[in-house]
Amino acid sequence: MADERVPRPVLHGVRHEGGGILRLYLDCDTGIDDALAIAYLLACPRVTLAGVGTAAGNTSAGQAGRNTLGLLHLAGRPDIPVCVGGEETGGEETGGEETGGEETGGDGESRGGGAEPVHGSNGVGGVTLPAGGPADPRAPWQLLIDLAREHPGELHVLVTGPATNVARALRESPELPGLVASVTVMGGAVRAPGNITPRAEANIRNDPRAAATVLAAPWPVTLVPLDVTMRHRWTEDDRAALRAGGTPLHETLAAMLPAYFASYESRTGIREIPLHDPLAAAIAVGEVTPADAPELPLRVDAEGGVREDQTAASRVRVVLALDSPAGPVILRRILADAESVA
Ligand SMILES: [Ca+2]
Repeated sequence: MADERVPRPVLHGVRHEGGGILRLYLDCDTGIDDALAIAYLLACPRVTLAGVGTAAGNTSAGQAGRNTLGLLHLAGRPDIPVCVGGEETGGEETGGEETGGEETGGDGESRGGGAEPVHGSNGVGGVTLPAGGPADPRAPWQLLIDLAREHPGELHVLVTGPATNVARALRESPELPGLVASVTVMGGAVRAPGNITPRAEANIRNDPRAAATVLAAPWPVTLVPLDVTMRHRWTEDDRAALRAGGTPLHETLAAMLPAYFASYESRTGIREIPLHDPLAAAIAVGEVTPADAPELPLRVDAEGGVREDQTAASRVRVVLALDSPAGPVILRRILADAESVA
């Protein structure tokens, strides 16, 4: 990686000063909470969802693509390009790069460890979505590169699945960090327990090398780990409010959630669901404010654990706490879709 790096266009943290439009590329593995994140982003009046790429994680990349296209159809936004990634683990995609991470096993282990009980066999709680439009034929990493080149310094990247596609984009386009305004990654368990192993969270576990690459690249990264996402939740009352929202999208999202509630209740004994991906979205667009977000030297280990390591080459902003509950903010925003909330 060259020492002469393009200056970063913005520092950590997204501001809505001046009311400008925030242009965003989403890479996801849709997924129930990815679906909530998509609905949230579509409802943000100052956010332009410029494109979506899918990776294998909660479900296959292909199924995640179909889920995304169906959601966009329900939302009346078939204009947003959706590109479907490969089904590989991505273990070959970061070879030779300085990742700041350790060697991973590259054992080709299938993804979605533990995902099916959480997200259902089709990723969205068994709910049948409409077919939606065709996928964009480009690879997701090409879409990301194209958008970054079309809008240099203005594109924000949000990753709510394994970082496979974004790591590939970095390999294909080494100038990418200089073109992207910010990167927000939902993933990891820094000081809190993991959700796949005692230390590993699913997104990182599903492609540790890609995560290491993305966290170490010379762009401003904000990590939104389980440390904070497990603490911002919805109850059945929130689901009822969502269902009463009255649009086909609201009703469909609400129909996905019983499977999610059941999964978390079986593990935690509490009928509440954490808002992993929509919380990362709300942080990415600056609607909720981190109260504790230190810049930490992080290392991704071969098993997908993310740990603090003073010898790590790069530092990542890690959101550990917010200044207020995010659940009501996310719910109000999704429900306000038709109300033009400024
Ligand atoms: Ca996800």
